[in-house]
Amino acid sequence: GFDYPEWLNAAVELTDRMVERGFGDHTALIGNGRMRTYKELTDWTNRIAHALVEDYGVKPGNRVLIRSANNPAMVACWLAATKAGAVVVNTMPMLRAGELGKIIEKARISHALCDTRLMDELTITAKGSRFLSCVVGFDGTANHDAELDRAALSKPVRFEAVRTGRDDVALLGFTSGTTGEPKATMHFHRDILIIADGYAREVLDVQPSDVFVGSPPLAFTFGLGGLAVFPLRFGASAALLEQATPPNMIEIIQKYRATVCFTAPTAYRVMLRAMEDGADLSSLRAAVSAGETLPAPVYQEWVERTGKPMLDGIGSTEMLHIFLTNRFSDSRPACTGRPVTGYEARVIGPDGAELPRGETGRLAVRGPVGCRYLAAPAKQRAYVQGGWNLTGDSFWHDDEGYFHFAARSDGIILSAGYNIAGPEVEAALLAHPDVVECAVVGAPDAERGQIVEAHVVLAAGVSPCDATAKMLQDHVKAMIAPFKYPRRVVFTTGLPKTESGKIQRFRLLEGRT
Ligand code: 3SK
Repeated sequence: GFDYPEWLNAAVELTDRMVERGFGDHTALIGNGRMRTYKELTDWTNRIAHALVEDYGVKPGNRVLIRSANNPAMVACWLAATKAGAVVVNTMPMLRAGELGKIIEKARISHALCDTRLMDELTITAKGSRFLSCVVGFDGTANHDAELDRAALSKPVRFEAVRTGRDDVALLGFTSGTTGEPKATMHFHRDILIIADGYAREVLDVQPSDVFVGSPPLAFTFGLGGLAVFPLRFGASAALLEQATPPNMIEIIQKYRATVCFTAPTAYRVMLRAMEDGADLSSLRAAVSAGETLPAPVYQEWVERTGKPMLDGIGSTEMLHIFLTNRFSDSRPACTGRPVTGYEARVIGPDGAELPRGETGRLAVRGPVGCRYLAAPAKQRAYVQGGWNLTGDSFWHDDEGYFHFAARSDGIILSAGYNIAGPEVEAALLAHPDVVECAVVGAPDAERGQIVEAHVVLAAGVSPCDATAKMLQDHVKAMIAPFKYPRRVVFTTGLPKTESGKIQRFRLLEGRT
């Protein structure tokens, strides 16, 4: 079990406690051209926490939104707000005003800390918000030249963190769900430590000498765990990239001799090609793949080139981080492995009963971290039944106890590590006057796992040509986060439907695997 004191602040454990434990001079974060030690990070977060409480009126339990790309300032703001007892919502830079507005409303955000380079969309939303009363800019570059930086500069480096309980909510993880309506899952201070003391300790065996790098946004719990919580919990270092493209990751891996990489199969595939051209990834001892299924050829090629397994795993925002995983000494292609110690998993049928081995059904998981939806009792009852978390994934369980992914059960499109809700893309397309009807599906794609494919019925007189497709793609990019846009647009004169008029999206994919 995980035995934490009753009063626990996760941010203190990741900073001040690490200095007490002798890691003060060790590098904690690298990013935007600077390295910061654990002592520097601790002082920085304590100063920001003072400013949040004294200058901006953050009170324990206030919901604080952070808007930033992956950089050390974002981590510092997250830790500082957590020390101040706030409940933090980390968000991605790509979100548009409409998406931010839904989050602000749902989570009743009172304060927002925003990289000044990303202020525009937030300002639009903040104007109409009944909850958000304070928006403060911080400098995501290393210049410390924004309002929050200036406020923090005059503050002391010691901060008496708010006495939070281990079961107090510290973090809200947002997931768009099938409908595109955001759902928030609440996570406690202890949950943040459990993912490190469980998965990261058991599977990765993190050492202070480790250097982490990767692509998932800190706004996804996959990224927050892999690029902040795991390194900081063990005195290791994290190199953060605002633009985590494969070439940028390769550059950082080579420069800092990074040892642990968190990214999706799409990026690993590009890295494998770069290795053919001389990229040196020999420093990596752990390559964690999640966010989309790992194709067996990518796994196999990685093993052949590096002599080490790729650690495919699956987690969810609801469960905070990875709960099924391969291990260094126990990994197989086309297999998601076995539960992280402390977790149990089983494959169930529609009646909730466990299915015989080999049969595909819904994956149910239980363990030390579980799903608690914010203000959504019906969703909570549907997701957690009898202590089991019913994930949106179909799996089968083999005779030796390994779990194998079959499909998403909930219509989410998994593309290059992103979860994209088809209905959200449909809603954006339908907002265009030239679109009469549309259906969005995840089409199989060798590069990205799946791509967003839109089948569109156009209004009379509109030409079904490349220019129209491009115009609709641009329209979607302007309405919702650009990564959700349909990479393929198929024009049609009618969509397949049931007798009662429901669109049969699966028929659009028939014959393709
Ligand atoms: O598998 C995923 O997509 C995931 C989601 C949230 C947190 C961690 C992971 C691996």
